[in-house]
Amino acid sequence: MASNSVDKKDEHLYRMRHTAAHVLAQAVLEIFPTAGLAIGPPIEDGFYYDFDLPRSLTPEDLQEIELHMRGIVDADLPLVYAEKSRGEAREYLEALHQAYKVELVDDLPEGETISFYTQGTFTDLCRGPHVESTGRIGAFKLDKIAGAYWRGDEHRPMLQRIYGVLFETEDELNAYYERLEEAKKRDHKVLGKQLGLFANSSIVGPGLPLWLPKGATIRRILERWITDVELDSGYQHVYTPIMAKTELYKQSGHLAHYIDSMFPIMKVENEEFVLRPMNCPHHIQVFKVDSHSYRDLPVRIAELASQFRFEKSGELSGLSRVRAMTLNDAHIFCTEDQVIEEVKSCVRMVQAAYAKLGLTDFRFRLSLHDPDNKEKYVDNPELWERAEGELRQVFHELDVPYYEGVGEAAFYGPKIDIQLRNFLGKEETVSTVQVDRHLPNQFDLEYVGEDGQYHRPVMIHRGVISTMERMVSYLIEHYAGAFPVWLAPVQAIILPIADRHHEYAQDVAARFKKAGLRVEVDARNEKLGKKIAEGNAQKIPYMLVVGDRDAAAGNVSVRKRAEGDLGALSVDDMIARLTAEAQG
Ligand code: TSB
Ligand code: ZN
Repeated sequence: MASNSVDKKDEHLYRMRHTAAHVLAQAVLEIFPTAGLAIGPPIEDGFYYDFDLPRSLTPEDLQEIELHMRGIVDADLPLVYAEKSRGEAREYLEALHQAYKVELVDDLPEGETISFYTQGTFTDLCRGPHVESTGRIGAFKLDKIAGAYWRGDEHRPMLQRIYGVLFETEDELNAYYERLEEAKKRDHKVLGKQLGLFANSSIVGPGLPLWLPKGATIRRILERWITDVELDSGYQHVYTPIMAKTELYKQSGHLAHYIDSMFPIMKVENEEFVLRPMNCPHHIQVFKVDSHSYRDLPVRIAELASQFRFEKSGELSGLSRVRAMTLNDAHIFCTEDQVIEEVKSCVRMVQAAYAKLGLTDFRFRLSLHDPDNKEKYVDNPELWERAEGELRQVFHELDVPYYEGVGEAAFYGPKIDIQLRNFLGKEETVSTVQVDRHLPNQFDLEYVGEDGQYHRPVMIHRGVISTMERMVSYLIEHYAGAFPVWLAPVQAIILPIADRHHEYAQDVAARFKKAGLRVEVDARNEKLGKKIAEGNAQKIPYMLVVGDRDAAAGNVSVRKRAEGDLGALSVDDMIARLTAEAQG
């Protein structure tokens, strides 16, 4: 259903998509009169409908169904609303042999209005809303067929789902397909392979990517940069083990609330261990090594920390959703009075990092708990109210717009999540800042206050650039693999024209490397045209061609990515230029 937050345009689009689903069902019934109808909702970008059909659909069927749909659109049939009693509704649907619909009626709660919409000869059980007539459903295309279990239950019949894409205008529909094409070209899984950034090995396992040298270079640059930012901002970096005794995660509450995302417990020498799904309990133990006074706080403990989550195999994707990941993690232990300021500086750190990374298409989400879900969230209403209020205050003071997501909090506290949008408009949580008073309780954390008494610190969890995996997947798609000079694994490639230029090429490369730049020489015995084409395909920022004249003058002939030929520059000038660009 369209919620109150959906604006007028979206609601209109929602109605169009909803009506299109009915038009689809009518068209399918015209072709397959015995088709069983299941459900057919509007969705992002379009609509779908699930059918029980006498045979599997082919692409040709899809074309024919679409043709029938266009006929129904041309007929411009009005949609007529009617209510029926439960008995009438059942009887009506049974007469039509629509068993799935009968089941839907039976499941409607007592007292609920049971409504139908009719267009021409077709009637469907439906709550609405719709556009006035079938002629007003905008520009659409049937997209694909997929299998879907009735009610998502693998023990129930497998149905055929037909997806359609729908927008208000042809132009918007075309723009959608163009975006899709662009997104395919930018897909980090495709580019990751093409550019030699990462790989998967079936014998290593799903969700366990291997970082190849070039991908590892990008990761190392990010890790060094963010570590320096943190050291400059008063964080202390540590190393802690990737596993611990189960006890640690029992005490933290992960076993009670997070077990579904953890790998199973290992038993050795009568002790139980787990691969850590988070690093917080380890950092808590680091905090507990010393006793603390209010004067030490905030204590900010950071680590590029590897952690392991059991993600379902069907949900894994390239680098963006993996099972082994390294998080740019930190836990800040502070006094009650310091919470707001610390959270604010974490958010500012995220903003500064995104500015450096060139990421602009993101929004802030206040991720709240769901008070009805006692399994997922610790049951302490006071804790939630307080921390959620603090995060609202942070947004207010920073004057940052945000939206709310109920049921998106961590089990121990609410979060400020930074949602990045990819080319298809799909959002993912990347950075996060979280306020937690649960773990400090679980581990009896304390510090000595100004009054000489023991007090409990508050914990702030934060990941500024998230996991290396998710951030790099995002950057690959954002830059379509054409990384800015400071991130590019190879900043320039030197292309000798003939064998006799190899020595000069190596000399030039050595000078660049000495200046701290990442260069390679393409010393293969290939035509220059081919080397340039491959340099372009590898999206290397600069290609430096060297021939007789360059060697004689101590120059390189510069080709810049996307811009082409820039003419000859002295080696020193080119080193200066690249060094300046590499500052980011
Ligand atoms: C910030 N304990 C906190 C930490 O201190 C924590 O783990 N938070 S988290 O659960 O939200 O994870 C942090 C970030 O890791 C997420 O915002 C998300 O961007 C990233 N992440 C989570 N799961 C995966 C995954 N399966 N693959 C890649 N990245 C992931
Ligand atoms: Zn944490």
